[in-house]
Amino acid sequence: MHKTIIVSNRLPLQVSIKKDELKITPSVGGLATGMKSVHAEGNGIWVGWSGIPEEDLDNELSKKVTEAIQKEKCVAVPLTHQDIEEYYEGFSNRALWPLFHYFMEYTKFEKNEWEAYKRVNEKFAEVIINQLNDGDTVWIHDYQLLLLPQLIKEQKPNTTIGFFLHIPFPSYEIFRTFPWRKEILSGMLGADLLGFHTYDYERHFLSSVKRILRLDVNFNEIHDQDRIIKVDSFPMGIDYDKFHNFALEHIKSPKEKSEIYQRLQEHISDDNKLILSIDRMDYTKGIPNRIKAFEYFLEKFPEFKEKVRLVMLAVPSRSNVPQYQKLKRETDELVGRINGKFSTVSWTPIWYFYRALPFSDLIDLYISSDVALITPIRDGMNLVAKEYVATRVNKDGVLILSEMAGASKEMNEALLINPNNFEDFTDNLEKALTMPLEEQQKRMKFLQNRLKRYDVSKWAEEFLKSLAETKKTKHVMVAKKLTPEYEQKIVGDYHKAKNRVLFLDYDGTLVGFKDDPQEAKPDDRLYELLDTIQKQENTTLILISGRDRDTFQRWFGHKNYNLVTDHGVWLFQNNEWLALEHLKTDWMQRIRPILETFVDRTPGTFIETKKYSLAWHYRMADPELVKTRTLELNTVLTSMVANNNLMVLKGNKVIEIKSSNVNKGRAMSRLNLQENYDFMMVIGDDWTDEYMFEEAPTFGYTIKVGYTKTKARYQVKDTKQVLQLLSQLKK
Ligand code: GDG
Repeated sequence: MHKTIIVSNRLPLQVSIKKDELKITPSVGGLATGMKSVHAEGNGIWVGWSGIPEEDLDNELSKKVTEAIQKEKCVAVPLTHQDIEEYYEGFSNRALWPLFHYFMEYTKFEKNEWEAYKRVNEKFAEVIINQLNDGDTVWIHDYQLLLLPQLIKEQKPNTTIGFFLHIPFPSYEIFRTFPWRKEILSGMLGADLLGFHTYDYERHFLSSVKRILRLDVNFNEIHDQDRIIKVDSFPMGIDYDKFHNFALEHIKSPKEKSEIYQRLQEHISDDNKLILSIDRMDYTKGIPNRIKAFEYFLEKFPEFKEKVRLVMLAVPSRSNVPQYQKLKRETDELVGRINGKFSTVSWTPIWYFYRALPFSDLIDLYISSDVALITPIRDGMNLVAKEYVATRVNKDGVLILSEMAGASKEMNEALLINPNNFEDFTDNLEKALTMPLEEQQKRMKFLQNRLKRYDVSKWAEEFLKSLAETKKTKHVMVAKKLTPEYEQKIVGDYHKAKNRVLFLDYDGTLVGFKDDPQEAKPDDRLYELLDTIQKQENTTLILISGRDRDTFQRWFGHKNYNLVTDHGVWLFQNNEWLALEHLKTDWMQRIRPILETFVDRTPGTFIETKKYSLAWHYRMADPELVKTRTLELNTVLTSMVANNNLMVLKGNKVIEIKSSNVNKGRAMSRLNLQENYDFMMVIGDDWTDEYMFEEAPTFGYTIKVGYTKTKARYQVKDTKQVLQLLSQLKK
């Protein structure tokens, strides 16, 4: 039976060793809960770091740890102190984390830390590959493991790989500053499905893929040679029932109520309200900003003095990283200053806790607070906001949420604010504190319904369902792939045939694309290959292209091949050019100025003037801009095309305007009619070649270069594979 391997930087358990005594405690975090059923299913396992550096374990202890975590269906990746320092605290938390959260000034690019990041990703790959069987599924989590999908895919191509990023994916303008941006993107593209919390992160990622790797993106699919990679957004939920039921119990049974709850109750009344904030102590969470905004609030609305308290829980995090130490100092100072400024004998405006609290105390904080103030500067999702909502069993309470948190996209009934706009911030805080109960409940009801429906198990289920579907796409593609067996059949039929014909497109089929089309000249090897085929008896070789007659005359005029140029306007046979079509060209002077305005406004594009057509090339232009421009151009051309009997062809990074009654398929059928062939092979790479595939008789072998949708019977990966196939015809 196939299994699912979950992979994250840390295993979902805590290992503690005291006097050689080993204790394993399973974690109860959001991810562990969401993955519970996936992990428990069949022989599923979880791969990650145990939390104990290798140097701290002797042989015997190491064995014990391995066995103990194995019982929890986990497998540890051995990491040293140096690994942790350079890969985790270093590259992950000093380069990726700040950059992905738009804190460029905190971002440090260190070569040795990048090397460590690669090394540790390889260590993860090694452990996973040892556990893998053919057909298994791997689900990788988060920014510490961006290179892992590719490392696995390269060695185990039959593995279905999913990747989920828990933090934002930044806009292209930020991501492009990364020294190893190509490696990071290629690493991620090893996955079959890439998941993000929001559509914005998804589109930022796709934009970087298009601009940096220059790959084709079709809606949410990336085409990378013989693979299609799917990208989608899956907003992570929480274990709603767990939070809700815990809260219900705390409210019902007084025995369960903790000291913190009882103390908090002493300070709550209609006139005394609690505002809660909970975050890891991280500069992305906007803690100093929130304190300053609270100060401004007390100044702007002095009637709330002695009536409201901000209960601020900041959980220690990454305290070895200097920016986090600085943040801690800044927060301490700010809290001290503001409490010093406003406190009275009976009132302290901010209650500040710098520690982690047990789960049960967390629930008490949630159920005791009238307002949750969740105001990160940038946050992938933010689960605290969702947890607060889940615990409000009476549907009262107000959530103030930063627009910069991924959660804001699905929590419209919260009071959404821009945390940098202090007027917006404080006015909404005032609104929350004075909101009528009825309105609170109306908003809370909507929020709860959504969170209950799309909880963390649903999130995991949806992701895995979508991942499983990628296997189907793979099957469709595999069905058309030209396998060695089919290849042998074609070669065999070719050698047996009495009268054979080959229709070969040129650009993208026999040669790869160049930025300047004039540079894609044939080389000696290609001449030699085509010469040999052409000289064989009973063989007609036809190069059929959208290229103009003059170019082909220069490149092939001295050869004996048959040439069809300008998409089927001209035929070169027995050393002379014949017109297959008689076309007008007067429309060119009307269309050309239009195309020129597009060239002016779209850097990196140019016009190629052919005898019977005009081509607008955009291979080197910004793909996002081109998307809008091509739509615009199509609209502009629509009326002109109809009036002038023209057609617009969308080729590979080129739009071509030409007479509507000309195409390669029409040319092919004319030539084909002249003889009785018993073998036919047609190879082409783009949309214009589809006319030939359509026109070919059923016995013909039609082959498409590239793995996009086609009417051809077979598909090959690239020009290299075409040349390989053709070289077998020589024998
Ligand atoms: C990353 C992304 C994304 C907090 N204090 C205590 C405690 N917690 C729990 C909360 C919550 C979790 O920690 C924090 O989750 P967040 O989502 O708010 O933030 P990150 O840790 O930054 O997580 C984030 C998330 O990944 C998931 O994809 O939402 O954007 O940055 O569950 O309840 N738990 C206990 N004691 C505490 O003192 N027991």
